[in-house]
Amino acid sequence: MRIVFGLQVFILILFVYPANAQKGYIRNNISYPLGASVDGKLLLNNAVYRNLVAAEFNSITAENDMKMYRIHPEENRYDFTMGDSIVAFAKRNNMRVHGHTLVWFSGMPDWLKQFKGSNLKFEEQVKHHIQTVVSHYKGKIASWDVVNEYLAHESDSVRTCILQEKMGDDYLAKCFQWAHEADPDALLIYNEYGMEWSEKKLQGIIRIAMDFKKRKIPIDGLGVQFHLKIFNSNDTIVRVLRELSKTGLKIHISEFDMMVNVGENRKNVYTDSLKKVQQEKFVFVFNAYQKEVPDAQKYGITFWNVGDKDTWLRPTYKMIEWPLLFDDDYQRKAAYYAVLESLRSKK
Ligand code: 9MR
Repeated sequence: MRIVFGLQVFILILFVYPANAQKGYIRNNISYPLGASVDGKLLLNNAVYRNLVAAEFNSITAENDMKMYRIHPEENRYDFTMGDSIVAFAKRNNMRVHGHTLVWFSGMPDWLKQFKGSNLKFEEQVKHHIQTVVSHYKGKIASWDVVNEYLAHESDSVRTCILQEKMGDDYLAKCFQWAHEADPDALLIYNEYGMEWSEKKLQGIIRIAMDFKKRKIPIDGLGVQFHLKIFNSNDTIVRVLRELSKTGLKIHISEFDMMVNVGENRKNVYTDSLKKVQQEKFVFVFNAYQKEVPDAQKYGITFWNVGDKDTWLRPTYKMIEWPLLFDDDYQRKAAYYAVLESLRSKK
């Protein structure tokens, strides 16, 4: 009798414990992938970082290692070393890879910025770049940010940049077509920032999406970067997700983080009250994504790197920031648990 009872308890522990342990991760409480952008070198050299990424996320993006200036540093030389290493890591850990980014005005190598040939030759270079990179990762990378930040700041018109000067305003459509030719199975995404600040920009993105559909330009999704600040309006966050979803395209929150050290709060101190506001807004964004984006259109939520220590905001703005769910020691912050609890309570 006692043995049978012991066996029952054992079996119960065997099944219930792992199931509960699984629920202790955000990724296991959502129906869409949870992603992070990663630094290839950190992934190779830091085991704590590596293990954390493997445990917490099921989608990854290279923060910089697949950008044109890294992957195509000279006209006749591609360097896939770091990109390949990220893809291999993802494969070992059953993760999706989202490619970032084929074309970006700000991510171009010097040789192309200083290109002396004709406009047609410039265009051929861009086409060659896109098709070489997409072909290299065919079947390994599920989706690409084909063009990043096509529209001008807080505007609905095309950004003036070397790509637009040499290839014309419609360079966006050309890039999508070239990427599609190289891998018809890869999902193609147009990634943008700032629609949470600018209604004009939001409308510009929607106009492009609808125009592409009409012209049968192969586009599958929209990337909403969401580099938020704690005082971004919740109503606007909802509106952005709702309006973009109406295009029918997949919606990827693609570069999520949240600045706290801003405006009148800029005191370089991460106070309890700031932590609380930040944590509530993280919860809000997860809930808004769940509610506003139809399931079939949820491409995922991707954080822009993993722990506060490695955020781009610190070197870029030369100040301390704490914009992520993990702290400087790669430990879960209270915000992580707040999101987790909120997701679990809604199940
Ligand atoms: O986080 C990235 C930072 O490490 C790089 O120095 C920078 C320039 O390549 O790009 C940052 O990532 C950007 C992303 O690629 C596109 N959207 C804005 C991001 C923050 O600048």
